[in-house]
Amino acid sequence: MKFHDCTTAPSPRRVRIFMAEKGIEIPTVQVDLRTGEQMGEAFRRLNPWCTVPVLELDDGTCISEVSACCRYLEAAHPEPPLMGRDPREVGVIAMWDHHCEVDGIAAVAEVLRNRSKYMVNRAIAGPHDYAQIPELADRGERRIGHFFDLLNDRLADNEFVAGDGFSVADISAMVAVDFAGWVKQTLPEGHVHARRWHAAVSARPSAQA
Ligand SMILES: N[C@@H](CCC(=O)N[C@@H](CS)C(=O)NCC(=O)O)C(=O)O
Repeated sequence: MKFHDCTTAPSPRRVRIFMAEKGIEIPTVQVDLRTGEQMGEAFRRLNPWCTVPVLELDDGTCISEVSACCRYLEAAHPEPPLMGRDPREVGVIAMWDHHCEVDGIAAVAEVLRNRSKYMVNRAIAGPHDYAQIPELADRGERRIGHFFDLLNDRLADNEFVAGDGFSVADISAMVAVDFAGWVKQTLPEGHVHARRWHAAVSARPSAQA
């Protein structure tokens, strides 16, 4: 098996943390996003959507998308469970993970991709070029603020994002908060619950992955 990674990018980091929590080690190949290696023929054969991460299985099957990679790894390595131990937990964790991805990570990407001078015509990751829309960067900034509020409210009564136990939703939320730093958005001082949680999850050894 091979893990197609890019150490500086937030999406593969989510899978690296997931693997570290499970104690899984997979040979890793770096994809150079700065030079556009993800758009080249060789990488497109692995992932026609031209994004990292990708898990390449021994039989040649390629799995892209963070959530799909994590689902595969959870099924192949059930311990410790990061996606729920019973139907209720599975549903609640999936719900929170979805919102951390869409309301958190995608909101940050909306700002970065529609504002950065390095992302002109790359407003959406993937094989097609899309022009930047500056209004989406402004909207994304507001969405990040709402995401921070959501996290703080949720973590006022819960130790972790999906409840009592650390889960994949904490990984997605932590990466979203760290990624927000790229566009100079940080958890406000007054968000004491989210800050308590962020310090705790950042102190786990897996956060270094
Ligand atoms: N929905 C995808 C998003 C992956 C993604 O956006 N990856 C970025 C790195 S964080 C990428 O490969 N970007 C390539 C590009 O911008 O051309 C997933 O969950 O894996």
